Amino acid sequence: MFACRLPWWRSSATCKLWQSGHFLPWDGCQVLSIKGINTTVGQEQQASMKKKQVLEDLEMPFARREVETLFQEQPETGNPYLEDTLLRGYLKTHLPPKVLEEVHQDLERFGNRLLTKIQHLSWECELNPPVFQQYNAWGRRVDHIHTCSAWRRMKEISAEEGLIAEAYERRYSSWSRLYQAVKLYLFSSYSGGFSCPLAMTDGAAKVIESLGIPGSLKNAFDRLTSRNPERFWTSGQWMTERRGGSDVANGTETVARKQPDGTYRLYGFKWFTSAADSDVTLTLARIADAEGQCTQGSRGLSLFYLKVRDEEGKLNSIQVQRLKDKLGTRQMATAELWLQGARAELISAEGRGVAAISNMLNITRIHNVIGAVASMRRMVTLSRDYARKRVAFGKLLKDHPLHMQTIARMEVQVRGAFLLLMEIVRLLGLAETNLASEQEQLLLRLLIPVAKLYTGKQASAVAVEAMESFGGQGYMEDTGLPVILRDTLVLSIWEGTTNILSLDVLRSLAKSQGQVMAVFLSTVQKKLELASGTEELSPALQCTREAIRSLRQFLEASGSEQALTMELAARDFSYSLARIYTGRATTAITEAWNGLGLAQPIPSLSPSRWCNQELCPVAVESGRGSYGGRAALQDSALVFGNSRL
Ligand code: UCC
Repeated sequence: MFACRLPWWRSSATCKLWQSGHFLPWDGCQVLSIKGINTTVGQEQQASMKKKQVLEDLEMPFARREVETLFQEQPETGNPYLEDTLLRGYLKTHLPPKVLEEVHQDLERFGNRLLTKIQHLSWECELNPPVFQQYNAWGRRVDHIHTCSAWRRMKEISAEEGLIAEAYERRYSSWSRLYQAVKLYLFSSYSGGFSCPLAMTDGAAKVIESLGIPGSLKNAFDRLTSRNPERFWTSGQWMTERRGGSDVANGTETVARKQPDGTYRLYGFKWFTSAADSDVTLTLARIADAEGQCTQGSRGLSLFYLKVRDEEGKLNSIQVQRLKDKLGTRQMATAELWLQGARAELISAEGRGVAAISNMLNITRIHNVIGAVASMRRMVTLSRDYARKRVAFGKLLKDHPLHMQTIARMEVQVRGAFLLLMEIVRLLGLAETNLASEQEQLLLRLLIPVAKLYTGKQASAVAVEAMESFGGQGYMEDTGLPVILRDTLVLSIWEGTTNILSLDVLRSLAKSQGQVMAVFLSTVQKKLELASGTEELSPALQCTREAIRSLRQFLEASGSEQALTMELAARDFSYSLARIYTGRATTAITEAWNGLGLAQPIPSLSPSRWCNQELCPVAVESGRGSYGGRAALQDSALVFGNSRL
């Protein structure tokens, strides 16, 4: 049961009643009905006083009886896999039949497990955030991060369900990655924050695999990808230091000193370490030369692997300074850590730390997209269910056209984001099984930051909008809705903020000398040419064609411009790529579905709805003169006043 450090509505008695899946604010005592009003049984005298009070209340003009019998219906979700028609439609149109058959069975079972077992654990994680104990009763420093049993159970479940293993076993060849992503997507909003360590664990496994699984890391790789709960390890990703969260190259001060046995000892301070209870971690540091000097900047950074604790559970020369007091993701311990000679293994070439850890970043960024889509899906599903139950102004919310328009707009956002996610994990699966062409690999490189930055923003907007659709109830802690909102808001911050990811989009263009853009344009163009003559899709196809034309014009015009123009355009440019590619994906799924001659479970309106928004904002803003030196000066003046001009 829940440990109690809780407000009154989360007292242990009320918590017990949560177990049924419904939150009941009265405690579990025997109840007696007095004229239709429930009161607790106590001593005779108390009962008669209560009865007197009740009778007095009934005299009141606004009878309490009325209030106490008027309950609001609780929004609920069913099996998240079975209810998700777009997910099921996607799998049906893309997976080979044999794979689909097996995957379908597992996902249906998993959906039931989420609903009946895992959902309760998730709430327990929220109610029992980690607690940091710095000293024991006898004054000895212990630096112990206590996590709740539900959190530890999530770790076991993650192994049992193969939430990391599935991607590395490759039972279904290139489809394994997509299948893993679908399970993570279903798990995410029921995971009580455990999605975070899973993201980093996946990222660490990816880095180790990309290094060819060296002998020294074989045990770590096996454990990170294990299905055995007793062997399964999770990993951290300690990148952020006080001087730089985004600017890792200049912000990293941690120094690595080589030891006679070839290992290193790390000295430094890590400012944000998510899931600090993890078993192992990857981290960056600067190797000191014989004189103790380090190379500054990106070229001075190398990547290290380390175990957080030894076999006896003693910290690896690490001190926990404190846990972070965060707006959300409170289920998960984020700590400040002092590395005081932590023993570590160098796993990248010297000075290639950022390039090596980017394999991890690209995986965790995909997990971020998964989290964003999952959060939107959960909020909109709950909002939809509430609309079926809640009466206002004499009719159900679902019968109010304006309310339905609001939900429909959110639904379009979720569908678009989901399809973009599927496209990325499909490409990743191809890349990991050596089935991706060079073009597909370039496209993947481009789409990861595009999708991360775009869906992170979408998810925040949708979570706020969906919360409003519950009225004041959405703002109440015990509905669980604020938890989803809080945990969603971080998605545009960690793993690279929107602007940093926009600059990463430019990095991918520069590094490939424009090839990623050429592939992007030709991929969308080709698909548009191949598009069937389906009548209902023609408005969407037309909009996408126009957007592509505008994007080409923008690129041609900006080709000769300075770097400042592209930097100022980076965010709008990335949004344009996200919207155009998603527009293409919405038409493609509809076509695929029609191609199978199946009835329409995916309402055909979504492509045209998606394409109703401005698909190429970078062209619009460029036409308005929003980029370039003059625009930058104007922005500055707007923010700081004319004194800066
Ligand atoms: O927040 C964190 C953990 C939170 C928990 C995660 C859970 C998420 C999922 C939850 C699900 C619900 S950990 C901290 C996260 N921090 C960041 O993301 C850092 C943000 N900053 C950046 O991304 C910057 O752009 C940097 C650090 C990458 C910039 O570094 P540099 O050194 O200034 O960049 P360079 O010099 O341009 O790049 C160095 C090399 C280049 O390769 P070479 O040398 O061969 O040309 C780049 O091409 O690294 C390569 N590179 C990449 N390669 C850089 N970024 C990438 C990339 N994304 N992909 C491929």
